[in-house]
Amino acid sequence: MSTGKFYITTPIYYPSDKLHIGHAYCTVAADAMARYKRLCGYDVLFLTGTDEHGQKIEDKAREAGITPKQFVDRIVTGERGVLDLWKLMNISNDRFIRTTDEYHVKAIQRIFRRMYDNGDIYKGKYVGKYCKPCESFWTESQLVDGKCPDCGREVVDAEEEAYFFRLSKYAGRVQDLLENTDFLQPRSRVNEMVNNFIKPGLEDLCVSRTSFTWGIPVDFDPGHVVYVWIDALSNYITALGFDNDQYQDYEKYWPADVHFVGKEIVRFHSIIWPAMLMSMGLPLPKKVYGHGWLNFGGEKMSKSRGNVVDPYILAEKFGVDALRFFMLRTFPFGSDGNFTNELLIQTINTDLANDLGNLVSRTTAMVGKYFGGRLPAGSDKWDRPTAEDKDLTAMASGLRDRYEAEMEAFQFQNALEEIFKVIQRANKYIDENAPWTLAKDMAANGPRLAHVLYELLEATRICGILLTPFMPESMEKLFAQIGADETVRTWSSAAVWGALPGEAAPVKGENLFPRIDMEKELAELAKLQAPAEPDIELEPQSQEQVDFDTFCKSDFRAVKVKDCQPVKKSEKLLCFTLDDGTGADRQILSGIAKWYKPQDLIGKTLVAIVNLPPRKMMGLASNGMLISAVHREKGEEKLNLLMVDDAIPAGAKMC
Ligand code: ME8
Repeated sequence: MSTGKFYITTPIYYPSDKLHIGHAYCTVAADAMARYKRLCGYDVLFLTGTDEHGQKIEDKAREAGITPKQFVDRIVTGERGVLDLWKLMNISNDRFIRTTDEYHVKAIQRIFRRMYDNGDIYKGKYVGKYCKPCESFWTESQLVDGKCPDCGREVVDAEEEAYFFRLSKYAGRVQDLLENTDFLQPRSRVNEMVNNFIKPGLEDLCVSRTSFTWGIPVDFDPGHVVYVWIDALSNYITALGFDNDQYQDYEKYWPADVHFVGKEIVRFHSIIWPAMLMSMGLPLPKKVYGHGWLNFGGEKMSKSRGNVVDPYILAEKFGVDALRFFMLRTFPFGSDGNFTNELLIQTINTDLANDLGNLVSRTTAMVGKYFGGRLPAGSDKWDRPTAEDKDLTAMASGLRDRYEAEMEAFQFQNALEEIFKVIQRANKYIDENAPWTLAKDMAANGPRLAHVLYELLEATRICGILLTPFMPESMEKLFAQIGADETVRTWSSAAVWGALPGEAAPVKGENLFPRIDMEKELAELAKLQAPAEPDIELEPQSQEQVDFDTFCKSDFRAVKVKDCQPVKKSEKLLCFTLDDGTGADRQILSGIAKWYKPQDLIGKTLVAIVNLPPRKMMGLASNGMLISAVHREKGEEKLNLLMVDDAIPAGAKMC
């Protein structure tokens, strides 16, 4: 059995109030990997956590009227927060780090000082665009139309004092690491890093800020907070106890065996992080694997695009294991994948309900029906194996090695494909041997029938072991159904054909993966996943000011509706005859037919502006405008005419 340590990490997540299955993708993959390594006998440390500092969090907390710590606490530990999501997805992390944890904060201050003391961090000037009212520095690319992205006002060129990390010093060593080792995978990501970031010239990195406070203070220069990526990347060692006393595992687990990260943050992990470690004289992680994105509707799933898929909805409907399985079975880990509900349901129906589910339920049902629930002793032996026996046996006994090769290369999709080839072979074996025909003459065919069923149970057992990292709970149930106890669920037994005792006693149980009614579920999902419309949407208030004298020129009056008629050939317009207190009728046209029936308005007291120049609409004159309140509710436009107390006489001035 392979032994040794295995340290695997996911990125630490920004606290987001809308966690989606894109977030879960990396963590589920890392979980499958961690479980696989534990199965192989490794001493695994699987780390995940949250990245809780930075200006964005400070801003969001301010908007919510709470402190940044209250804000992150709510999203990390609150209901349906980060911890809840990992629980839902059955993530088996051994440790969870929050960058606001006291031990991490202290360790970051020490790490910063180490790099300062060895001359790799120095004080300089940060030049950027500054918004005075917001007291914020922005980079050119953060500006919106050249203006402050927060308040839309002009920005000015400005400088602030800041610390810099000598990233440029490590450019050569990092390039060598990327080009000449297997450090960064998939290999296709290497060129992108070297050509886009290193060859154009690596500049020193600004690693402190003074324009906001929600971060880890530089202890020898208060007023500066440590750049959030220095703080975040270091989590991989502080969580082991580096530069702190919280944990004592640094010597044992570092260097990490692999960091799983999304492709957009490969840059930080394959350039900045190795350079930081080089600066501190620490060993480098063995690998960084940059996985692809889960897209939805062709674009990266993300809260800002509003195209997120809620893992709670899917897990509730189809089960967590089916969801975990789907993500890793359907998309190659290194490339992007487009999530669709159809694909999810199709994968569940084909692989899980049809292929695996049917294999288990047919086999266990037949052992019940033909042998009363227990195969006779000796059914594991058959001295005249048929070509089909040999084929199935060979495929299943060699499966573990083929699977292992794929898992070691993080090729989850291929590993699962190997398993499903065996499952499909086993289903074909049922048809080839037609147990129902053999059962017609039990006296003559009983032993052969028992052996056929044994072969099926044995192939299922091996597949079940190798599927455990992907679908831990369902495989527990599967083992119980095929009668495989703990001793024959091990990694070593996955390479041994015949480990299941001949007198196997399977128990037909609940359907492991019920078939899904595609049409019905798609319709329901479409409803559930429709982007939530904000309840009430209001027109933003005008930034443009109007001087008082101009405003006073607008003449608002109370008007009483004497008559109201629809306008011929217009769906929108109503024609009002109004008493405006002058003694002469005033006619106003208003585009409100969608919201009001004319007869309901007769006798009401409304408000009109009466000194607008006359207009013609549909050939009719309109002298003024009725005032309404408008807003959107759940995406729908709403309008309410401003109605005032009927005691107000027609013509009363509003001011
Ligand atoms: O980047 N498909 O945090 P994060 C696949 N705090 N992966 C996705 C995804 C999608 N649609 N959306 C997000 C950060 N991810 C930093 C990391 S590590 C020292 C600091 C992945 O919450 C994303 O690629 O924005 C990243 O790997 C992870 O979720 C966390 O993203």
